[in-house]
Amino acid sequence: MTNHWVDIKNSDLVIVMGGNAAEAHPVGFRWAIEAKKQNNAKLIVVDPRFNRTASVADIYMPLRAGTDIAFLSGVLRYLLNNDKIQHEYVKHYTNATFLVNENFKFEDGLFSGYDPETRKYDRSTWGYQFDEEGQPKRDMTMQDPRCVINLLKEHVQRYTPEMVERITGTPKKDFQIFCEEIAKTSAPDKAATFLYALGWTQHTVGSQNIRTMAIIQLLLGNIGVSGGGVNALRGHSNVQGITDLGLFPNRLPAYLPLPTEADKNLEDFLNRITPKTMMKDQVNYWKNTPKFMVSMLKSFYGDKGTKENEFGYHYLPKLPKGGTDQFRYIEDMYNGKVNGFFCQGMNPVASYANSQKIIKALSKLKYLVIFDPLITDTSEFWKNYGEFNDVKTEEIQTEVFRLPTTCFVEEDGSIANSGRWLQWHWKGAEPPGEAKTDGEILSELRAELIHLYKTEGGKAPLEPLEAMSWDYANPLEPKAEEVAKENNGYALEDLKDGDGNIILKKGQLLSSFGQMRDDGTTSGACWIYTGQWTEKGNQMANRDNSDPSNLGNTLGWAFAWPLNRRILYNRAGVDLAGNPFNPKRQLIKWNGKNWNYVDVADYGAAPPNSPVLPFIMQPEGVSGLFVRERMADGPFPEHYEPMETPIGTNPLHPNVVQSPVARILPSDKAELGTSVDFPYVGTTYRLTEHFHYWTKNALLNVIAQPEQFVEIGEALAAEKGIKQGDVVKVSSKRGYIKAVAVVTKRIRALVSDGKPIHTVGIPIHWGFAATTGAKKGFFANNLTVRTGDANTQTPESKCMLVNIEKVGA
Ligand SMILES: Nc1nc2c(c(=O)[nH]1)N[C@H]1C(S)=C(S)[C@@H](COP(=O)(O)OP(=O)(O)OC[C@H]3O[C@@H](n4cnc5c(=O)[nH]c(N)nc54)[C@H](O)[C@@H]3O)O[C@H]1N2
Ligand SMILES: Nc1nc2c(c(=O)[nH]1)N[C@H]1C(S)=C(S)[C@@H](COP(=O)(O)OP(=O)(O)OC[C@H]3O[C@@H](n4cnc5c(=O)[nH]c(N)nc54)[C@H](O)[C@@H]3O)O[C@H]1N2
Ligand SMILES: [Mo]
Repeated sequence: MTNHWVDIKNSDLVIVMGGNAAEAHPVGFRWAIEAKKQNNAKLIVVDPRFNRTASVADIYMPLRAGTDIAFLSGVLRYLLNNDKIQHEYVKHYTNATFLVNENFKFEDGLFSGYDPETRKYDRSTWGYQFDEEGQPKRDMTMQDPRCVINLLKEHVQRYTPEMVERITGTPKKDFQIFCEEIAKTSAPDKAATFLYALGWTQHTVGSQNIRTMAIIQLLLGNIGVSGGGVNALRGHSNVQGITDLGLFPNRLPAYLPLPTEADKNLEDFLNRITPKTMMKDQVNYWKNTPKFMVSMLKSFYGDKGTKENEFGYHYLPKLPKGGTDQFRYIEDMYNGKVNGFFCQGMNPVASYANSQKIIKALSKLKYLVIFDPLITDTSEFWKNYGEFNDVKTEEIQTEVFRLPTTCFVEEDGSIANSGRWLQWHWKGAEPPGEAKTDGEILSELRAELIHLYKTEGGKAPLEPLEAMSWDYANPLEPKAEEVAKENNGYALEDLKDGDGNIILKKGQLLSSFGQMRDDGTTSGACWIYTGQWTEKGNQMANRDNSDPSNLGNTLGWAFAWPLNRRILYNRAGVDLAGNPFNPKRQLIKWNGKNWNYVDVADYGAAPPNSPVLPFIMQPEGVSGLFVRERMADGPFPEHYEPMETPIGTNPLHPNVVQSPVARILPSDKAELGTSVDFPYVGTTYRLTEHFHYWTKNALLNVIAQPEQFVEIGEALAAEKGIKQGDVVKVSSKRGYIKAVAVVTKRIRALVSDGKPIHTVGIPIHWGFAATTGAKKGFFANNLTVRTGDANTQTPESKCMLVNIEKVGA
């Protein structure tokens, strides 16, 4: 979230689109209700289903799954054509005025630079024009046809209300209401917020769904202000922490990239990844990348990381050519190229797309190690559960080890919520039986691996494993506070300021990432977390909820990264001279020294009217309506159909139907179905009463939602002769599930490209492994396609083609 949970109450218009907050975030959703109560805000829901959020909304409208870009691009067209934008914000705080490279173009569904062989773009034309001094050219009058804003306007002209309805199935009159409501927030003192989650991310165009919304928010001046923002409601309680700490195959902590095999040394790597400031006078925060990276290496390798060995840079694993992701490693496993798999805190046979392929892949392993407090469908994948898991156990040679772990309530530690607040928690109970923390298990594994390599030798080099600093009081049992301090970072030498005064003594904890150095004198594993545990103590344990501004910006409660800032880009909430766009919800104010006020300002000491622009994380200093070369699939968003499309065409450009760069491997492509055999759209989602696949093990949840079901509309039920309570089989090209049919008014057929399109709603929570005697069920992922977003590789779990038939009553 650019903003945070409590701030939602400050919104004038809450839009839930691409998520179902009332169901999946029932506690945080109270702030949307507070916005209605305290602020007279309207709540709009746009979703293929009339879901539990819709049931408390002021306005609901349906749309066909996978068509949000068409809808939102139509909104962009409305705002631009009717001049419903926040002029001052757009002119000064976005790249609307920048002139785009003359060779950039968009034609027939493709941006310039497409290579059909590699299915990738050469993005070199996706940039600006530059003057003789190397500065990007701007036209502050925005008359030049190559201005970003004019190209954007031209790009979205195709998305007329008629085209929006044709693609999305949303009735034109509903769409018009949406446009009018959101346009009201172009007033400088009004803000809309968008709350979204998987309904937007789980698509081949997931990142661009979010980009389209971000462009809307920028045109309306809704970013950096209280009650506005781009607000991803995160999933697992600490998944924000997972991404912050870099648990991706291609990332290091704090969103630094992992080096590739081509990055031969630290210097070249840092040169490649450190963004150059593009405009003079700008503050570009990412220029500090070398300080963040070297401090991280010092934290990883301690004394073993020296200037001579580039601080241990060569110990880091390098990303192989072509990268890696779950599609790649499952494919390798499936092809018998992988010996072992450590599966820590996940249940991939249930959660990854195309479950039957995952089960076959796991069957090829020599060993599988499960770290989990529970039995899971993955730990049981080799057992025959009749139709639910019809495997031949005797043919599966994979040896499965189960290592029981604790779960968070049995540990001290921090959890990062969607609003980037790091909140410390304390152990509530002792773990049962032989359970150990993940940290203990990993530490023991590390020690044992080193021992075995030393005594018996092995293939992988021992040096990187041994070089890792592991200086915990008990190296077999790192404590949460030790790890938290390690992430925060500390001085390795006395640190002096420019005048030679000591600002931090050797061994003291850093209080700001501004203190980090690139010469090996500071350590810190995750720069955005610096400040969480300082010489003043554990900031994550702060529990002062006083709120003098009544905006919910409780700076004394927990620690928000970065630097306890609650609302990102808050400098954009005041004009160049420092006057707030919304005086009632002013977040920052120049006090002669800095801008700190209700929030911690995200902005250096530059006074009002200085040439420094507010988006300090961007080399331009302004936000991007046009994103230059950073997205894999285009600098502007464009509607592409899901990989499995129910209409079989793209009304905008029939020659380029799906995203031309979507991630899909050839073997998975061979398993795509068409609307001839599978005419309906299947979409998967959550229920409040269950949490993924764990709550099969919790009796009360099992009682609350005992049996697997799917939801269909009345028209489809009539067409297929299905009645409420019948058992139906839902199948896709990849597999099938059987479940009880719920016939409902909450899902209706939408007319798209002239055809009625029916949706089959599929809750995800069933499987076969449970200790409660819960009714067994089928994996929703028996049905899904292994294809993903070109930027994030997130699978397209929210739309696939299915068929449905009655198999019993
Ligand atoms: N009770 C409970 N809460 C949970 C979880 C749980 O398992 N149980 N899981 C947690 C996790 S890990 C996550 S990531 C979050 C997920 O949170 P959400 O994303 O809110 O949850 P979902 O139910 O997966 O999907 C949300 C909605 O997206 C809609 N949708 C599907 N396709 C589209 C589309 O193309 N466009 C639009 N506009 N909407 C679409 C669906 O109809 C559904 O209503 O929930 C978290 N909270
Ligand atoms: N079709 C479809 N597929 C989906 C989705 C969808 O909407 N539709 N949603 C996707 C999303 S957003 C997500 S997040 C994934 C979820 O996918 P997974 O993360 O694979 O599923 P979970 O059941 O949440 O598995 C988490 C496991 O961690 C264990 N666990 C809990 N605490 C600890 C701990 O402290 N240590 C360890 N080692 N283990 C612990 C739990 O017991 C549980 O078994 O599913 C994805 N798959
Ligand atoms: Mo998630």
